[in-house]
Amino acid sequence: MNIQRVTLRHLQMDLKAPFTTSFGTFKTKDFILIEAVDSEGAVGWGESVAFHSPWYNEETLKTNWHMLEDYLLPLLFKEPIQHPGEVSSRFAFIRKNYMAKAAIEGAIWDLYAKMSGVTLSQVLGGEKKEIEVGISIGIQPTVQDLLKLIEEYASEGYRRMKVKIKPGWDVDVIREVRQHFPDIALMADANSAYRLTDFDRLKALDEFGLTMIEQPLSPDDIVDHAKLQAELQTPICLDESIHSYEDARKAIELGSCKIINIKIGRVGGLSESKRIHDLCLEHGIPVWCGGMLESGVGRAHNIAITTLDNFIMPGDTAASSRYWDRDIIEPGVTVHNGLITVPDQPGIGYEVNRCQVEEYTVATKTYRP
Ligand code: OSB
Ligand code: MG
Repeated sequence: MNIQRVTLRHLQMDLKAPFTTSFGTFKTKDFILIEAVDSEGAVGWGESVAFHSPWYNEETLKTNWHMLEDYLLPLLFKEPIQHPGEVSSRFAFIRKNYMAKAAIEGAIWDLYAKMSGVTLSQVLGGEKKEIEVGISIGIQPTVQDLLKLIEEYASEGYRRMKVKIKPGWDVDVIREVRQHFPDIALMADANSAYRLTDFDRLKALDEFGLTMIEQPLSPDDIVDHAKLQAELQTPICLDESIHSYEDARKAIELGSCKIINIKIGRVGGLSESKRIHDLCLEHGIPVWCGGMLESGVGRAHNIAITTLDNFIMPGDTAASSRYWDRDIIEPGVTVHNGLITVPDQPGIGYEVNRCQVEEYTVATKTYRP
């Protein structure tokens, strides 16, 4: 592949409803959409999952734009690429900035799959024709609001409910949810809102039969997670703590978790995601695909990686209509009975609607070798 030009666009999309986590509330989604064009005219799409502000991790839309403009795109333009697997090795000497790296790597994977005439799923080695998904529900104004949403999403067929928690919105809330829905697959995501000193509160969740508790402690702390996991019945799933294959290896070795949430952006791309997937398979650690309130492009990448064997738990890739009035892909991602049918067209398998992209674009710049 000879990359002829890459266009970065800053898109701004209003969420249908605010999404609240332990670290803040999202009303709009600002992100970078990447279009990579080959000398033969083929087009690949990628999406950066870095948010506008450094809440979830240290990356932001601006740091990603800077990394892409000043380091990653120049490296990409330096020489042709035979296979997208080369992209992450070419970027390896640059520390971290995984979301920026993943965004452009994703566009190259899409481009490569399209030029090979196969789906992104196939080129990654995925075999599933449909994937199971759950839904992530933000912190609500009242428990009644939460129960209503769970009722609604359960009736739509979502395979498991993930409830965001934080100190003060945890044990009592989960107890009520359990009382109303004794049989649903239920989990909680703390987004690092607790410390080991909150042990009693976390231990109290054991009685509700959660499929897992996601990232209770600090992003950087796989040691305390290991101490906590040793005392909890509920499996710990790590999200924010896993940035790489090496992090996953160490967390597994220490016993810091029993499940891993793979987010393509958080770990630097599809190649690294696949490596982590394979490592977890070897060690009997189930994985699932997390979400970052993506537009359709990021969603399509998530669907493709989820077709790999060891994605055995439902992910957070909900339908486009759960987030957006109008997504930027055609057709939008739909969920029936908790399942997404994996698209069979080459690459990401969805058409990007350029009119819709235009409507959401607040800044754009094109780069050439
Ligand atoms: O921790 O998985 C998370 C949203 C924003 C930031 C972090 C997370 C989330 C979600 C929503 O849980 C996942 C989604 O629906 O895309
Ligand atoms: Mg999470």
